[in-house]
Amino acid sequence: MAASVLLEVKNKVGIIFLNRPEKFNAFNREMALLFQRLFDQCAADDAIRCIVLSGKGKAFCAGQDLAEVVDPEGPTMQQILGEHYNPIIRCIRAAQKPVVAAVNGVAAGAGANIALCCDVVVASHSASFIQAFSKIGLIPDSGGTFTLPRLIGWQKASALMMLGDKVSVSDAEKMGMLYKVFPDENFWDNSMQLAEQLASMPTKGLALTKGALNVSMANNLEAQLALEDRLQQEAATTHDYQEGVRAFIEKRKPDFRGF
Ligand code: LHQ
Repeated sequence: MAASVLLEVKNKVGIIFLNRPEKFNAFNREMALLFQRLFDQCAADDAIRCIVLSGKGKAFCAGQDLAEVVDPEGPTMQQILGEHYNPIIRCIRAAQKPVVAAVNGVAAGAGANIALCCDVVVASHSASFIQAFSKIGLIPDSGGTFTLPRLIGWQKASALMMLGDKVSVSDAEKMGMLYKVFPDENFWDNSMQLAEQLASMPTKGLALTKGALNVSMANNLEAQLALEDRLQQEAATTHDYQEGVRAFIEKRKPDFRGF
């Protein structure tokens, strides 16, 4: 049987595919644990300078596999949050490199919130987003109550979470839920082009930017200015800063190494 999560590495990009297409890539325990293992492998490998998450088949991810939650042998609610989704969100936010969600189809429940916590979210024309939790009596998890109001504002987030409406990709883009929409026929090429662009940039600088963004909505201005000061001192010690400035002065293309 094919693995439920696949990893391919191409041009410094680690591509993680959710691979249960017949279940719309819904997560079961085995898949959530394998995802974490492959993600950690990408995060630890300095040769990988950008990570892409996408889905095989029609869907990006339909969230939790609901057949598993009614299985008496299945994981408990405590395990599902504590061992599956919370670690996934933490590892995406902690990765010292950009993580791109390439949303190829429907993203529902935990699947939507995993996509939305990525550093750059792109989607195909036929993608959609559903905060499906309310329809089964649950609350949005996987960081949704943290991420969504920060992306689209409290009112839209509140309504979407309560109603569980399907949001088309064009509405999602208008609301600020994602960065760019690509036509279906060019979706994968355009997504990979963007990922390869990120993978050839100053990775350490991008990681420091991510660190600043991780706390920017919780900090006040003074705390954020102090943090920027500290992180900028660190960015200034990198090879890629020296290279970027030198390449500009010498009017040539920079050769960034990621450190
Ligand atoms: C699925 C699923 C699925 C299993 C499609 N499970 N098979 C945390 C704590 C603990 C418990 C619960 O969860 C969580 C976090 C969460 O993620 S809660 C939210 C869970 N997800 C949902 O409620 C979404 C359920 N799925 C849907 O609403 C629809 O399937 C969507 C809107 C995603 C797609 O609709 P359609 O395009 O009409 O496709 P479909 O419904 O026909 O689904 C295709 C197949 O995928 C189908 O299988 P079948 O054998 O009948 O062809 C579905 O049963 C299967 N599938 N989602 N979550």
